[in-house]
Amino acid sequence: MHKQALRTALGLAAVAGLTMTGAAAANADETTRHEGHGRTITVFNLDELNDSGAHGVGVVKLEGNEAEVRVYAFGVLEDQPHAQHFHIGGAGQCPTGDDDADGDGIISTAEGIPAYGAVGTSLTTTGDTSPASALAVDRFPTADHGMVRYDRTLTLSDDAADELRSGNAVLVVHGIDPNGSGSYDGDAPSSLDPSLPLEATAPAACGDQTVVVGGGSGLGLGLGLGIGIDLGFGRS
Ligand SMILES: [Cu+2]
Repeated sequence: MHKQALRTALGLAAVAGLTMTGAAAANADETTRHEGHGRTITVFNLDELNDSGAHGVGVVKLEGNEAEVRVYAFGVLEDQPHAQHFHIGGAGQCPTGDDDADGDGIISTAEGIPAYGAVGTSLTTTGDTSPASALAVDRFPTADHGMVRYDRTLTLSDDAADELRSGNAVLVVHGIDPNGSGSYDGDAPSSLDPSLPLEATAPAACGDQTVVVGGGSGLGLGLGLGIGIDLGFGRS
């Protein structure tokens, strides 16, 4: 394997904060070789957007279109529902301040679409998970003590599954409180639904993907081999 590919794989592992044993690396290798696109494990590191102070992690195990999804988000507005989605079809990145097209100081959900794409999956607690449920606020997790804990196995659309396998999906948790009122309010309307306040739908945390196992890019194979060589052969 090319040294640059090894460095890239190991660098990504470091970014994800992962530790893999030799056995886990061997499994990753085996999974990729024997099951092809059958199984993907991917991690999203959630960082704050819009000065929300939120952070967290998402982990997805994907087999076919079935996704076991876990999301842990900390430091979000407490006791309020937080819409959360896999966004797909964008650049596979989280937006930056440069994406604040109207210059109001807040990156709205719409302003982030060139970076992270449109809603591909609504990570609801019950019922429909399609983009039609993107703003189904009564079916998203409420942040007790400012923490979202989410664990659901759901069936993804083909488009969403493909994006997760290729590493281009982005996990976004919405709902901010820049005026510190403790609830979603203010005069500015949501860019998605003018009947909702901007605060309810603007992104609070965003994470792009690190594919740990499998995927369509061959990254899983590189990661497994890279760490396997590092551990197994004492490579410096
Ligand atoms: Cu979203």
